[in-house]
Amino acid sequence: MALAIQRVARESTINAELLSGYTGVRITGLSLGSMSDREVEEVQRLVSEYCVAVFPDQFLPPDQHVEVIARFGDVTVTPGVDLHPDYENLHVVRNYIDGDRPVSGGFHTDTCFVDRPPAYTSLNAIEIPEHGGDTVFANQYLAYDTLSEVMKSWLKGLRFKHVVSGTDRPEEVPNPVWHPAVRTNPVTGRKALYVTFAARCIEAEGMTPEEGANLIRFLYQHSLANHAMYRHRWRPGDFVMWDNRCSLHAAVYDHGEQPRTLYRVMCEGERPYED
Ligand SMILES: O=C(O)CCC(=O)C(=O)O
Repeated sequence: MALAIQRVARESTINAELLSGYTGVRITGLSLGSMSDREVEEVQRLVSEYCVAVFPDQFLPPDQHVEVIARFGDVTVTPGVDLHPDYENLHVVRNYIDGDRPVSGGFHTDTCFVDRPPAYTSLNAIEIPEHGGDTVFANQYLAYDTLSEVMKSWLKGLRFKHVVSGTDRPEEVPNPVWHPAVRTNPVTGRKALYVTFAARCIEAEGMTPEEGANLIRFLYQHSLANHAMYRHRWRPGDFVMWDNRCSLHAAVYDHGEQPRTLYRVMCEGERPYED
């Protein structure tokens, strides 16, 4: 039986159903291209509370995709990464270059190596494989909540150094930046672990390189607990939006030679903080 989120259903025509025990929500009864301000607020709250939302049957053209995300904040892009030739705010996500090389490095939070990383990222399914090519999300509120009180107190006030990796032109990216190990989500007020893979999160402030690397490795592993995940199987017309402040995500490169194209649009968030 689907777990309907009743209070949302009461307030508007939006229907929301949980997609796993803790992570992911499917939102129906809504046309993304014509949301009221109140619906924008509800969507924002749902995405930030459940980390990721799936909107089936949207089939948004690219310019409308950008307009939808602009309702949630200033549209931003990943510096040093090529954009769609016809839409300046739209990245084209293709998981293979020249047919065989995977692009992304595993679970990550988007563009953490800038001062104000994106709050929300969205993907619009353009061309999806018949089998495989899912996207997996990991809930970082749960990652934080399931740490011991001792570890939480160690992390309080600690900052990690984030650097660029995986862009076409790293020299265009001002970095490094220091972000808190734990960040507060301004929409929910909840704390989430804020780590990413080792090539981007490289140092803990005030710790020796060995201490920092071991701590970051432990936290990253901890952040990927199965019970905190939602795995999305793409269908035509799917629009998926997540909150980078409380989730990690990764594409699963198991679709072989089948083409897979998604359009990605993001909006800027605040400078990460912990309170
Ligand atoms: O292709 C995907 O499913 C995920 C894309 C991704 O990792 C990103 O947009 O940062």
